[in-house]
Amino acid sequence: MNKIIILNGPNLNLLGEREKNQYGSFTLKDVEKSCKDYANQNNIKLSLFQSNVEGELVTQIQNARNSQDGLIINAGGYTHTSVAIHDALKILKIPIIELHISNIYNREEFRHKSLISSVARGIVCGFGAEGYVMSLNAMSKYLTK
Ligand code: CA2
Repeated sequence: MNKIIILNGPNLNLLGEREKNQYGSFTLKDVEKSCKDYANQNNIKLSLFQSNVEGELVTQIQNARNSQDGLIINAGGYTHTSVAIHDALKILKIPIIELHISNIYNREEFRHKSLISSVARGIVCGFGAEGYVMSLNAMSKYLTK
């Protein structure tokens, strides 16, 4: 059974509350439910974590070192700013998928730079909420190949 963790960064706890045109009308609970359903059907041991605090995300990434087979991260705004998250991810030997609900490359220029892409195995970006299950599918296929 593959162990996969999905980390969500700042403000993603507010999904479905505003900016629905950008991020859709689904809530984080909805997203987590579809991920749990997918995990149950596909023999995946899934962990989910969301925080608005950079250091808490760093700690989860460090803990994944010895406890997870794969890590999926939507670092929210920290994607574009956090050297600490980049450094923590770089230490990991397990595969990392960078995930975004929106296509960060057709938005404001400050979103075009990601500090995560260079340490990620792959990127899922621009497919809305569906991107979460797409990432789980990609990770689980990658781990079992
Ligand atoms: O598209 C993504 O998934 C992002 O990682 C979302 C981040 C943004 O800073 C990245 O550039 C792209 C922001 C998440 C904000 O979430 C909200 C949720 C509800 C209402 C407003 C914002």
